[in-house]
Amino acid sequence: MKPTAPTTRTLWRHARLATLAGPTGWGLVDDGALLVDGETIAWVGRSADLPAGLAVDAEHDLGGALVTPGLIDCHTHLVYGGQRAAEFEQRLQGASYADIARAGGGIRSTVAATRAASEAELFASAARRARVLMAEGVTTLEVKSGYGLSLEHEARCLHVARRLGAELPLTVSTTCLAAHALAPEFEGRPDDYIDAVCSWLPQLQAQGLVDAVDAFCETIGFSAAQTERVFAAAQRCGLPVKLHAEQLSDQGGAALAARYGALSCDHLEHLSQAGVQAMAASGTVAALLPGAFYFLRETRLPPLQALRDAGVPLAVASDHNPGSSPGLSLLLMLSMACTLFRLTPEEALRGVTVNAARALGLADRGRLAAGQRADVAAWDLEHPNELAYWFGHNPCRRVLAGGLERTP
Ligand code: DI6
Ligand code: FE
Repeated sequence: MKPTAPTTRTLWRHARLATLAGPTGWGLVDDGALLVDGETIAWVGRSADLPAGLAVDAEHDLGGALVTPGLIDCHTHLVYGGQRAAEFEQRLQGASYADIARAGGGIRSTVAATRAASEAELFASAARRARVLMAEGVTTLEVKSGYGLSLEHEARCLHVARRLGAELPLTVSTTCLAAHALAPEFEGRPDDYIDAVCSWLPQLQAQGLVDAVDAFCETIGFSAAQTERVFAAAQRCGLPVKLHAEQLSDQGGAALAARYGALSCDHLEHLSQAGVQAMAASGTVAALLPGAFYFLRETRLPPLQALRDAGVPLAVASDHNPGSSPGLSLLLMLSMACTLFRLTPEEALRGVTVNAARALGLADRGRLAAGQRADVAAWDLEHPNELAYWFGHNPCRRVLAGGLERTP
């Protein structure tokens, strides 16, 4: 089991802080300092303003490094067996993602490989992937189920996700995505499958395995009416919801999710103006997934300006999964969010810190401010706009997760 932070006070000085503490702007503090007390940030500011006579147990010089909140990947499907490189080749020959799914490949093939894997294999492969994300400063990770599609196998995948959070120096938030695809046992009976999913939720929750509930609302997934039944079951359990919405077509999923107070709606390339307004009214975060957009060679962009104009918070995530986004670099997603979706570098960084935290319902992280969890990344960079600028290289130098320094 991982250690927890001792109740010591540690001072980190000579940092260029990008606090993201205000509603806009980088919140830059030159020659800044951070006081960490146990797992929590106790003080942030200019070194020159440090309270006099401060008693600390240890002091570290960051040598002028850029310091940001630890990164948060708020949408991943990290736990699965096998891989789908052959399907990638099929798509390069002209088959579409939806064609392959309809022909019984796609998510279904990963379900077969996931069910065939042992728990030890699932844990080892997911931990390997988590460590790649962590090397770039990720300190909080959401992990969805959705490749088990039976009570037993969904529970196993969620349990593996919980173990990642217990055994690695990061926080894992778990999401039950049993309504990801139709389980093979329910062929031709999607409504019966949704009934089953609704009956599993309280059982999975009772085992402490679920922080949120998600569904794939799509022509090749589940209808809005089926999605709503899953949301109603989540609501009866008191669990927050989120949704894979409007990725390949407009199903009205975002507006439905907003009615259930969804934490986030994710993908959104086909989001309508009505969907934008509904998300704005419910305070739902738009989680943008440029890795899937890139890998599926999509051309229709999410309605970025409409989302901005409506004041919808923007998050950015890897959507790591073996079918539509096999990437394991959140920094590359920042680059893609700017280059492909035209986010500003500041929006992109907010998308993997403060707004990603909000997409997970976590108010205690994503900014450098007193009282926040001491999840912090130090970078070999001068300015935070470089995080979205460089790609294919990792400038992460040091990471604190809950106040404890770990190897990035
Ligand atoms: N949308 C996605 O991008 C992933 N799931 C989903 O509903 C893809 C999952 C896969 O292809 O395995
Ligand atoms: Fe996804």
